[in-house]
Amino acid sequence: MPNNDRILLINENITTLKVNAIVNAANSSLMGGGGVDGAIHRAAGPELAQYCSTLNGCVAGDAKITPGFNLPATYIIHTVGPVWYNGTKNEHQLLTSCYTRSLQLAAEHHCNSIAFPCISTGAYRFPFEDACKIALQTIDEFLQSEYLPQKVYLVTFGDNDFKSYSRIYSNFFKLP
Ligand code: AR6
Repeated sequence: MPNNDRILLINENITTLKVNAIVNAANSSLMGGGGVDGAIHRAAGPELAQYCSTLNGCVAGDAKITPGFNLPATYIIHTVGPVWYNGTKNEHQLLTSCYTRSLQLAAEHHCNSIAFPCISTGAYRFPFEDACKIALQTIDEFLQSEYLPQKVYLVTFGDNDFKSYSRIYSNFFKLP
């Protein structure tokens, strides 16, 4: 059974979403940075960095969970995507693992809904189309055997990314 009713594509600022968990494209320090990471830390408030400082960082491909603090989301799942080195440093496997580990944490914390940004496709330079295909493949496979999360939002930030992702999504699910 295809999961296109459980995987939804939206073009939004992820910090505004009222979901059980949003995913952060963090770096291994977990102490904040630019891009979506900076936006999440600003919106969640300084308590987030305080909490993150107790977590001992996070390696690429893994994920750690924190409260959402001032965000509408209950939890933030911080995952560290791979930096793109032309595919020579296990980048595909590491990005797959980011999605799987984030979904596992969401399920363990009984999250019904989760929202992902396009991990690694900004500062970390992972080619956009390949990253989207990995996201769809990994999430679809996870949902085949898992009841939670029921709804997975794929969040773009900008009209061009939304248009590209919509095409990749339609091809993936063989939609007209
Ligand atoms: N809501 C949704 N998506 C967003 C938002 C937002 N508010 N802001 C940016 N994006 P990036 P990376 C999208 O660079 O490539 C940080 O400094 C953006 O359009 O945030 O994994 C960390 O600390 C892009 O599609 O993350 C790390 O050092 C996507 O988020 C490093 O960048 C990811 O872009 C991680 O790099």
